[in-house]
Amino acid sequence: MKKLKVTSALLALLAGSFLMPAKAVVVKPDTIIHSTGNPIIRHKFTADPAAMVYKDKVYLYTGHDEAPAGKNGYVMHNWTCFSSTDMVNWTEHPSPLNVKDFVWAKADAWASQVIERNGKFYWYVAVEHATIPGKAIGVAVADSPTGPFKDARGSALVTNDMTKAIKHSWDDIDPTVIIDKDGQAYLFWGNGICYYAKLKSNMTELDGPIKTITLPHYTEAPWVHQRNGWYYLSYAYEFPEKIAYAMSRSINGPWVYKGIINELAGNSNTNHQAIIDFKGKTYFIYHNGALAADAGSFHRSVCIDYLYYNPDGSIKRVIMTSEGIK
Ligand code: FUB
Repeated sequence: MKKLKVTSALLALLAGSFLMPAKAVVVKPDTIIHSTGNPIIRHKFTADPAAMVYKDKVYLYTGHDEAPAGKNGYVMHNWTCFSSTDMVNWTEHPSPLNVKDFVWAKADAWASQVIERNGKFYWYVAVEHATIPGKAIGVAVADSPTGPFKDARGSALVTNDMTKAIKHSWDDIDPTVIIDKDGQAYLFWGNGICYYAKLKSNMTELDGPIKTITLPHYTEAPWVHQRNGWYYLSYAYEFPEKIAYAMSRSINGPWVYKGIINELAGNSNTNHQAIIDFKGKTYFIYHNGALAADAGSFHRSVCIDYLYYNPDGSIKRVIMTSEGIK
């Protein structure tokens, strides 16, 4: 029998066949996907990961890159949801949220994050507003982490005319939410500048002024987490993006810049991280453009690697791997 010789040309051909994998491979909802390395999801493009731990499961929420081959820009209509009890075997749930679920929005299912409060799940998203020029932040709510989610307000939570610190129209993107130990919730977001504001306990209204945080080379994608009395504010640094972070003893700062934690992500000018603890380990979840040789910045894929701390609480640089986590 003739053996198939694996040449680099053959590998490139196989890789190319993944460029539009959503058409090539259909994975039915509730199929368990066994991830064999990075990227962890290979049947569709997934970007802008956010993750939430709830009742011994990790829920991974992502954007969904659907740009036709050759298009030099984002085409994103809905968000995806996967769950796992071990970070390796993932169940895909039917897409629980679409831009169309926000009647006041017109396009662009950009970065998002889900958080639980009192048994309800709040999904903060960035979209293009239909009537107020620019990006806006909306919030959807559900009784289950997998939805169905519905618009919690019927209007945007943040619109471009509410934020004046920077002139461009896409500064109101990349929401991330944290509930502090005293129960006060905070929304952080921003492109070009990092904004933050308190949220009311209903999670659907701002509670007070919008403030700004000055961070070196801040681009976008804030993510705030707590550990051992420290607050960590990680963010996309420069463009193309690395991920850097700052630390503080208080959620209100002052934030002390600590350095880079992740280098440029392969084949993508964005990087967009989420950081979670699960079953005793810390995970750094991000995206790159590595699913196909020509995937690139508009066909991104979620990856997971370990994140480690130094004894003083600072973060060691992440080692991005193709093997991923065990
Ligand atoms: O996915 C669209 C945008 O690209 C996100 O909002 C940014 O964080 C960047 O990843």
